[in-house]
Amino acid sequence: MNLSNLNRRGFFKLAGLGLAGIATSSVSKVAMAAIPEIVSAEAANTQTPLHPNTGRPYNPVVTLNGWSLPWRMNKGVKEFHLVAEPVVREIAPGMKANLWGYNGQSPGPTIEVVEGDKVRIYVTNRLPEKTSVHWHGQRLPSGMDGVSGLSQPPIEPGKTFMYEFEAKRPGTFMYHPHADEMLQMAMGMMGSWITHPKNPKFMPVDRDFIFLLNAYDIDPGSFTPKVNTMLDFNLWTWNSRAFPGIDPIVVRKNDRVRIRVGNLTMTNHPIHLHGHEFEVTGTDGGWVPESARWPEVTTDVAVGQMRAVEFIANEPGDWAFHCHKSHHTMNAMGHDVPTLLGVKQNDLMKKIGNLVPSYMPMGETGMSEMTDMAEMMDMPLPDNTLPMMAGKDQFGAIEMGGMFTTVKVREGLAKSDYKDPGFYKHPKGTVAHEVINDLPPVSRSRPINTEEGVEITVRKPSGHTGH
Ligand SMILES: [Cu+2]
Repeated sequence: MNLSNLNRRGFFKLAGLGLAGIATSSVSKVAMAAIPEIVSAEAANTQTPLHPNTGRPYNPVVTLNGWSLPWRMNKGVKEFHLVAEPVVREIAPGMKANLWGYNGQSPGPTIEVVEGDKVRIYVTNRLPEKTSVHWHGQRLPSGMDGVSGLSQPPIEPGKTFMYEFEAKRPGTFMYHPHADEMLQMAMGMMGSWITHPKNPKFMPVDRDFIFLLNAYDIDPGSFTPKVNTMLDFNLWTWNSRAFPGIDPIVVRKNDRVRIRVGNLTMTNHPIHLHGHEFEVTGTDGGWVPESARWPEVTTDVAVGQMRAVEFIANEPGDWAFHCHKSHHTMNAMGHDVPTLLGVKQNDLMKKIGNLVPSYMPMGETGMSEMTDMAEMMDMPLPDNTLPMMAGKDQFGAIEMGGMFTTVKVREGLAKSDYKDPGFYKHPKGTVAHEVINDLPPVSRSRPINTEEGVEITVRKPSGHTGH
């Protein structure tokens, strides 16, 4: 988690002076004076938390591979400026995508406010088509809900709209367009919103992370998502990043950690943490009372839902944290590969390779073979394409892609240190290892009830009621 080109606080101050990442909008200078500056982010890496220096106090969140939007106070109103625009987002090193987003990135910046804040959000449309912003989950006047045609006229290209409401309910929210919604969300238009509790001591945690689940359909070698895909997406991402492009979640040993996840894909994602149990402490509707929580290691996040999970990070190590649908931890290259398990390919591959230079079959012993082979033969991937499975750690290939990262639990980190601490140093004798020994003989257990003459009645299913 490196600080990108600009330090967050420096960025904030500079933004106020109109120096950093500011683009000029098409409105006149006079109108500009009334509208807050546009702050834009260039990099796709995790920024350190944005501590409030105006307004009421709160404990800021860390947006995974993202950032929080600076604001200005204007006569007691917290003012933000979102710009809907085409952006280039790095999905992981080696692949960039032409997406639509807000303020230079997709997802857009996280908006953080405090329960009871009066909030004003200017939204400028720099897309080639109309848009709107829906503030998913919020209590607000019906006319501020952002459903184009229903609650407001659409924001035409080049126009700026103003949304204004009180952040009434604390919790985790999202924002996304409600105009040409399928296309605009398939292009990456979304962002996170946190309304912090009025009392900063309410449900305190040491580290608080947030990200959105999103998905794209981008053919290997191309840059732009196919926007009419309904279910068959091939890039499964967290905040528009795919492993190994997703930053690790770095925490101190014994920290109470909260991770907030929102789902704006078109399918559910069972989110799974290794080495610890967590509780779901928050949903779309607010905080879950303690008496209603139970321990889990996987929680399913359905479409349009938000979940906050919390755990005590008391097991040092590098722990996998991922979606448990195995094709969601795999990148685009793997999706159209025929199954060749057990098929002797010999020199077939070479022959096909002569005809189709980018041909890459699945190996006869499994998919790993493919990764090894590609590496050995120095086989080039099409440009701008992520390998199906990637990531290397101290013991070799991790063979993951998509919705996967690690929670790195370490002793002795500084309070504000979110940097990747590198490989975990396992204590002696705590790593699984090969044993060299003669294998014992096989003894098969005998099934009970094997006497002859026992008749078994099998009732076969009929009809489709079992579906
Ligand atoms: Cu998933």
